[in-house]
Amino acid sequence: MQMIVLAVSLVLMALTALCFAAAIRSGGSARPADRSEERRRGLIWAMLVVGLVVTSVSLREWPHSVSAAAADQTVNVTGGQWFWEIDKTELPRDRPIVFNVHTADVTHGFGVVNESGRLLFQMQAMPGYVNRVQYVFDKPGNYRVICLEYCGVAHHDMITEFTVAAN
Ligand SMILES: [Cu+2]
Repeated sequence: MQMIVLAVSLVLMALTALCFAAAIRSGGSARPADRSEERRRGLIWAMLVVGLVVTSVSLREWPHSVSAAAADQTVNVTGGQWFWEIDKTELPRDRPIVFNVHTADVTHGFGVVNESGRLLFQMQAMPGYVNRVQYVFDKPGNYRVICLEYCGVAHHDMITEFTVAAN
């Protein structure tokens, strides 16, 4: 998905650069002033229309459609020195799950890793706020919650676990 977004961005940047180059080139030509001015206005309007279309189409898909999906499960997580409290330890597979995360003391980093230690997602856990992240686990297994923000001497011990069911 990131490669597609990158490719689309590069193509659109190239098109924008071509429009600017054409506008600059037409400004320096020996044509009558009124025709050059007309062409420049046309290019500006074309760029505005293309920009509005691209913005409205791209903002509809990334990332707002993810947060708009209805969650099947809500998991409440509290971080503190030096623990994670999680109110559900068995979660379903292939269903959107929302993690509501806050802390009892200082800022922590809520990170979820799979069995091979790969970080799947993370966000800040802050006192006075409930931050939300939605995720769909597509593989069953054991997952660990770790802290990604240094929070004191036992920071490395801030680990808890949950499982994702096979079906
Ligand atoms: Cu920590």
